Amino acid sequence: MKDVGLVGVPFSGKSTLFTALTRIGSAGGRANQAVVPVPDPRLDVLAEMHRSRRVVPAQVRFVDVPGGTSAQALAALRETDALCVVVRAFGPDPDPAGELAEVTADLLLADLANVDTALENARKRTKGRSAKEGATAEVVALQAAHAALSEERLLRDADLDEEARRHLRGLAPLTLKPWVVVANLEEGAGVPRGLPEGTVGVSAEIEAETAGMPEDEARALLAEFGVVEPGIDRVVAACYRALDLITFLTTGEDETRAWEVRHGATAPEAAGAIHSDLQRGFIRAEVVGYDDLVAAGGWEQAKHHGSLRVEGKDYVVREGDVLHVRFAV
Ligand SMILES: Nc1nc2c(ncn2[C@@H]2O[C@H](COP(=O)(O)OP(=O)(O)OP(=O)(O)O)[C@@H](O)[C@H]2O)c(=O)[nH]1
Ligand SMILES: [Mg+2]
Repeated sequence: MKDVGLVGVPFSGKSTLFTALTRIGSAGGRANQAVVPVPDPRLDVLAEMHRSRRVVPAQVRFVDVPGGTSAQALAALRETDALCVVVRAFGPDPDPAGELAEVTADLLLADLANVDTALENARKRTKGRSAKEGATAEVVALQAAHAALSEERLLRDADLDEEARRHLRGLAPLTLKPWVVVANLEEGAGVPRGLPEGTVGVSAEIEAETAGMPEDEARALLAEFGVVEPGIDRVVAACYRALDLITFLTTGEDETRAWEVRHGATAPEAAGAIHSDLQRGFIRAEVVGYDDLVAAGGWEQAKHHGSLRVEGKDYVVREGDVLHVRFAV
């Protein structure tokens, strides 16, 4: 499961958004963690089709990090896989774009300080190298990162090759992580201008008030305040998308379930996400795309119609693949 860290200037509404998220999630072991299901309408369709006894969505863990962009907060954020930048668009004199710029500047500075320390250490370690040998790949990567950050470019957007990125990942730079910007809105208001494309609007306070209410009551109350589509689901979906994962599905009478794997994962790796035995003993996978499965009307029908494929060890799993793994241990 991946972690998403909430970041923003004080009073932007991070803790309020966090409370709203707990409406659909559960405590994640610590008070500032919430494990939240990722909305996926495909699951109910498959579950109905195969009369599954239960539905298990993918999950994301949200971490409420207090303390704005203090050193302690940034250290906690480094541990996460993606950031959710919360900016205030409610209350007196809101300046959400200004807040985003402020947070961005702090994250750039933090990365620059980290990169420079690492660069110094790397240079000390390789002091004896001759000029002919040239700089190590690590130093080259750190120098490129330094150059980008000095020009206020996020490492995510910087022109770095795969090797450089690999060297940098050990430092867990904040600006290398994917971000989702969330504008915390006055009830019923839209996302203000000046924020990046893809910014998600939420009225965190009213949604937090519905935390703990039954779903239909929560929706009715939100509708009263002009909130038609709860923002929380959109926040979770946007964060999950930003994590750049692939979701594959399994379905049967027992359960219909969503699983996450990284882009480029092979069928045995996907099988390993389910259970290590399935990866070790992987023989083959029966695969059908979600749309084809729905068009066929079910697993058995897909088999008869020939839309079910048999794939081997080298198959690269695609978004929405429905998998059945054959294995022997
Ligand atoms: N009107 C309105 N008030 C809100 C909204 N969201 C948060 N607030 C209020 O703003 C104040 C700050 O919200 P918090 O969620 O505590 O902010 P925070 O980002 O966690 O702050 P720190 O933890 O101090 O960094 C609280 O009094 C909230 O009730 C909103 O959507 N609308
Ligand atoms: Mg807080």
